[in-house]
Amino acid sequence: MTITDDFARSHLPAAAAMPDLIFTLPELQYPPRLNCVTRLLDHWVRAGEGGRPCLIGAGVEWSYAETQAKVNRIANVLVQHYGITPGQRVLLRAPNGPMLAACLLAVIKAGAIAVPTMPMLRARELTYPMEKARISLALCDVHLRDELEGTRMLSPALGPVGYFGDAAADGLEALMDAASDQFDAVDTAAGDVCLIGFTSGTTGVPKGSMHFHRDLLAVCDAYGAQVLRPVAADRFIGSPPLAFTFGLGGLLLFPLHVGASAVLLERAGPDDLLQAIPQYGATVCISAPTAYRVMLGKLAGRDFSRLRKCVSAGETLPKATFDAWLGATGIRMLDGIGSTEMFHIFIAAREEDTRAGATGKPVPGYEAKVVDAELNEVPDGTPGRLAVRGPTGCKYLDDPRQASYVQGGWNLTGDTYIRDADGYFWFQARSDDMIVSAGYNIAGPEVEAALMLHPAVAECAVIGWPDPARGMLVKAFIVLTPGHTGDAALTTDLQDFVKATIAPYKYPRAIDYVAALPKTATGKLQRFRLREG
Ligand code: 3UK
Repeated sequence: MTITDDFARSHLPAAAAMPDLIFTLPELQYPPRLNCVTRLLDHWVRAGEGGRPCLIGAGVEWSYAETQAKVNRIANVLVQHYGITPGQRVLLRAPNGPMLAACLLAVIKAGAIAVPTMPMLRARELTYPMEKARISLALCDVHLRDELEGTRMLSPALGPVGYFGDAAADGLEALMDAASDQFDAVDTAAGDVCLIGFTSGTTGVPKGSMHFHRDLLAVCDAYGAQVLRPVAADRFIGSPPLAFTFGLGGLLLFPLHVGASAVLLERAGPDDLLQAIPQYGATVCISAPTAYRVMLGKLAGRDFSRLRKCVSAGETLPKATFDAWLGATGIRMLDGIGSTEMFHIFIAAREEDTRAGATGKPVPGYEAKVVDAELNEVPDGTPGRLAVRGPTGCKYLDDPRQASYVQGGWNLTGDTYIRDADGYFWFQARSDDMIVSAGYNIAGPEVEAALMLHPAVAECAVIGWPDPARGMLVKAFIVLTPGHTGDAALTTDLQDFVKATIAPYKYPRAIDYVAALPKTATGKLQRFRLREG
């Protein structure tokens, strides 16, 4: 069986625009043909480990054998009921949970391409990935039905949707019951696309990052095996959505790669984690600095004794948080920088090598350097642009922005870093206008576009404002249309309006009313002047 739908392959970047891919470790030498689900799931059942716990959710615990049976049933439904062919894209929409994980694995096992989406995205935000990835089939939690059905008017190509999470006669579970629990993984190439992850770009237009079967194993063999080093007895837990490659790697691929188990929580805010870590006896926690900071203040009386590893990524981990967590739990947190384009973490440090406040050193299998505008390496101690390469790399779906992320074969993440004389990398700032708030990337222009739809808003600018709890918070500067007053009632009204227009977490937590916005002579907004306060 080969890929019959050529869309993803034919929309890969041209050879000259591809990043260098290097496979320096013995573990990274993959055979030319592989389906990553064979290694992550079938492998354990074949090895006689099918009875081990695999996916855990509220009131649910599936062994590896049970997970495999669910995945096989879903794969059969996809092929026989929905008629999907290898290479076709399938949109996935659900909060974290065993069913979402099973759907994702089933899509990939069937040789198709998973396009997971953040559950909080609204109908209008779903349209772009749907059109860009040419989605015709979706699997979706029935509780998110309204927003998905709301996209049909804008994206008429959307065909059937398999809804799960209720007992409907035409629901996914009913179709699964009628399907076989046997399914042989489709024989894909190591370099076939199996996943597309969408991010919000700095311009507000999302970018689709394509990843190969091989990439999903490479992050396990690189960061997983070299830095995190989990064991089969581990029980993973954490906050990032599986639709974010941070969550997909940390909460699904890493545990399955070593035969461990994953606790997938629908709600995984700091307060949920505080309760769930002791409840499930979690040993590895995957989250963002903000969440660890919130948890720090509430650890008293909690039994975190089984917890042994804490991964922090998404934004920089301040030294103060590292030190306080070490004091409170005895655990040296693992900071690591990753990106949707690189799939997962490429600079980090093992516990014994951590340096509070530094991100770490290149993960074995990756190379990193700090360069100037001309891509020349700058001396240690000098800030510059972070450039990385390794077994994974940026492969945008049909996007001219490939040329800004990949230059001279290196991936330029858009971050400013300093390397010290010992080879440690220290994060300075994002080089662009992206607002990173509580671990989420929020594009200011997208929030501006939403605000501009409100009749009271004449003009606006949205920037990141330093905030001790969230890293950055979304702050809007607004020029009102005549007849409106910038009072508390209007602020609440505007905030609610944004929440109803785009994903609620992007709403401006602070709003200032101003008479005019700073602009250049050519009329361009000067965001840096607003940031200066
Ligand atoms: C920033 C960090 C300082 C940095 C991600 C781990 O965050 C992830 O992916 P995104 O595409 O954002 C990437 C950008 O976020 N960043 C991430 N981690 C750190 N800055 N210290 C850190 N430890 O600007 C980077 O370019 O949303 C993280 C694994 C997978 C991921 N996708």
